[in-house]
Amino acid sequence: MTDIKTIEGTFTGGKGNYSIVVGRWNSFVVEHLLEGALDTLRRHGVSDKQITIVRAPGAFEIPLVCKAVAAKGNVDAIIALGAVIRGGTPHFEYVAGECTKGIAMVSMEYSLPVSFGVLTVDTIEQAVERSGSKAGNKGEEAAMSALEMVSLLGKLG
Ligand code: INI
Repeated sequence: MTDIKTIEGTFTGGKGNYSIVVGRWNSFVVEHLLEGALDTLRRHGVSDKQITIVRAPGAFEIPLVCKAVAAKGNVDAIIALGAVIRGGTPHFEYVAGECTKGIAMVSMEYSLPVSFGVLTVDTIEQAVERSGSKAGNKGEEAAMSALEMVSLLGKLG
């Protein structure tokens, strides 16, 4: 036992407004991430009225779309979903890097949770594994993180 005060988020209550920013590239994978994120939010009490889906062209554009969503306001967390698959794409590193960096920047600039649900993988097989098969679903993970962060930031005031 300890007397140390601990502050942490919970996953219950279904409070807050959530925007899900979804890249259109590799939609055969990303739509499964979206399904996972929606299912997770709904199972934790978030109603469809609290959710907005915003479509971006690809992972490179996701940060700017997140920034515009954050600037508009009335959102408590953004869930960014996409898939960057190396598989012969010469600018894989650039797209993946800019997306990752940009999402973190929006989160810090707007003091807003922006969950990173963008797969960056070498192969289509790995992308399939991480979008609802043997290695889980990154969309679900990102939604869980968003729920926890909304709750935690609410407690931190
Ligand atoms: N966008 C993705 O979301 N995933 C990818 O794997 C990808 N690859 O491999 O190129 C990708 N490229 C498009 C990029 O995000 C931009 O939409 C495009 O460059 C126009 O700015």
